[in-house]
Amino acid sequence: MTKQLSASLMCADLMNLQKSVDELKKAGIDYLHIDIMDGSFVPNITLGFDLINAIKAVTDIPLDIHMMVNEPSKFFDMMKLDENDIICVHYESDIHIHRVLSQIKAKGCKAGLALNPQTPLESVKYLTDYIDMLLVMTVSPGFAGQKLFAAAERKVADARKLLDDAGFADMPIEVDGNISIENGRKLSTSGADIFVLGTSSLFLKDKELSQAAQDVRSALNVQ
Ligand code: S6P
Ligand code: MG
Repeated sequence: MTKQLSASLMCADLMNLQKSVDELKKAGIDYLHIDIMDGSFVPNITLGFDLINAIKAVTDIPLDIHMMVNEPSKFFDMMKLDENDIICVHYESDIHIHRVLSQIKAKGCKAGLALNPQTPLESVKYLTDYIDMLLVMTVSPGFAGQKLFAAAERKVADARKLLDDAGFADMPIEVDGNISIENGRKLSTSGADIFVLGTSSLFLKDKELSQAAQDVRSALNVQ
């Protein structure tokens, strides 16, 4: 499967976001990863829906919206999105997550399902028909700059096998959290396809964004 890069905007220079979006476009980044938090599902609050709509209005890079909020469907109407955008919800965020995934499809977007590090893969087993992407969290969600979950590689490999065995060999697995070049390589070998890039590899103090993107691209063999 084609490997893809998703830039985590909460790690960008928030006072110069337009500049970062322009640079990410030039760098050929595949998705803009936008973290939405509610201070309840995770103990933090970052970006919001007005910002999503403002970004959508100025770029054609597809959005990869990672909703770390309880009952995410309450917010779907607030986002102006299209069929290239992904809304990714957490399995743990609504007891009727199957219905929530169907609501994403009804909105005309791609549906992603995210799993916290400790959430068993079993949770995905009966939902594969309703999703376009599986997000395996490689840190506990809520903050940038954390350390990779110890079982991340094993979990991605198990997820790949589960999807392949179920007939979903072309469903991409996304990984989010501490995706350095080294961790990205290992997770790529385990079967990850979409890499969320934050402070570990893309938004670095000592490297230009364009150079950092190029370095990740060649290290992970992204076309
Ligand atoms: C936070 C969020 C992530 C972060 C990303 C940061 O939980 O879901 O998308 O923005 O993990 O990357 P890094 O390299 O600082 O861990
Ligand atoms: Mg995220």
